[in-house]
Amino acid sequence: MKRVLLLSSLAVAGRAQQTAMDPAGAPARSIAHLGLFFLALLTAIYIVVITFALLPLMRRHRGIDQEPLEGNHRPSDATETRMAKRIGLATVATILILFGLITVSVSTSKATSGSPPRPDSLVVEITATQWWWSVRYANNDASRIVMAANEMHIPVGRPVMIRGTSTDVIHSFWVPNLQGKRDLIPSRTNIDWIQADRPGRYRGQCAEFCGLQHAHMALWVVAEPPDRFEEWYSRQLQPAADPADPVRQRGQQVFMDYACVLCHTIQGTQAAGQVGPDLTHLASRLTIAAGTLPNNKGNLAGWITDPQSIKPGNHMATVPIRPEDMQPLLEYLESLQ
Ligand code: HEC
Ligand SMILES: [Cu+2]
Repeated sequence: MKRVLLLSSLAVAGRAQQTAMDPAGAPARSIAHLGLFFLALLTAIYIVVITFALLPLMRRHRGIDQEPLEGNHRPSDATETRMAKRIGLATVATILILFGLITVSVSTSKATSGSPPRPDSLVVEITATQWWWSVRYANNDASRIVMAANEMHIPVGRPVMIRGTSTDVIHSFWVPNLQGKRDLIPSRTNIDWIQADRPGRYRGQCAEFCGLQHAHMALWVVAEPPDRFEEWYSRQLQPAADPADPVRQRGQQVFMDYACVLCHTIQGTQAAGQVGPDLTHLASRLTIAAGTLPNNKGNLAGWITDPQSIKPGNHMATVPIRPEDMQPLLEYLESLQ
């Protein structure tokens, strides 16, 4: 079951990626280069060390006849001084190399983390909660704030500032193609930036063990050309449209009658709960339950019927829905584009 979940949620992604070895933007690129530099240097050192360790084994033995029968095998004073000098040099070289590695790694992390280099960056507030991500596009103009969950869209070529925090335990925001890990800590805001230079879907996931469903806490970053991004953004700005046909109207009523309304927000309706993900544009997302399932009607039905069997321990209550209410509810949720 678990494996099926993972595979199916990856399948949703098409040409999706989750690897630090194929960076899609500047910060991730510096980190990948740093990794390669470490790998090359340390491989060279490894080869040198192993060579020196193997050399004595390869050397021809002098032959037992030539071994002095008496004496204590002490090397000559000259040999002693030579060896001491070599070991001293090797120690100094090791210390210098370690300092060098610290310097490059600290300077890379200085260059890649913190505020973005350009002032025109987008600001996205990520709030991690057991076990999903709330995504809020900040804006000085309150009418241009967008709320989403478990999926963020970004324009290609523009730095995006991440202001991250947590509501419960320590989580870690990690989209390997775009940036290194950043801890998200309750009552603290950590700042970082990401950038994608090519369109794509980049999978991220929580990288700090945060409880039972830590492994089911993924997030999609969808990088799009600026005009496609603007389109997405203006659709997300809209409140949910009033359902036009009777089935969906019934579905909306079902949502408001059951406990769903207490935990979820659907903008444009009276649903304003804050416990779970904002559902205003649920149908536009790739997955549900933080990357656990592809977003389709069947999975939605499975999730609503029994969220605890799909993600045991998650904070969505199992709400017993009358069978005749399920279909309208699904129709309504599917219409939340
Ligand atoms: C006690 C609060 C609570 C109630 C009641 C509740 N939910 Fe949820 N819901 C949550 C939480 C928390 C999550 C996130 C779970 C996770 O991914 O870990 C969630 C996730 C979801 C998701 C997936 C959203 C996404 O983008 O990943 C859908 C859809 C959903 N709920 C629909 C419903 C419906 C429909 C009802 C009513 C039948 C309902 N919920 C009742 C708390 C609740
Ligand atoms: Cu987490």
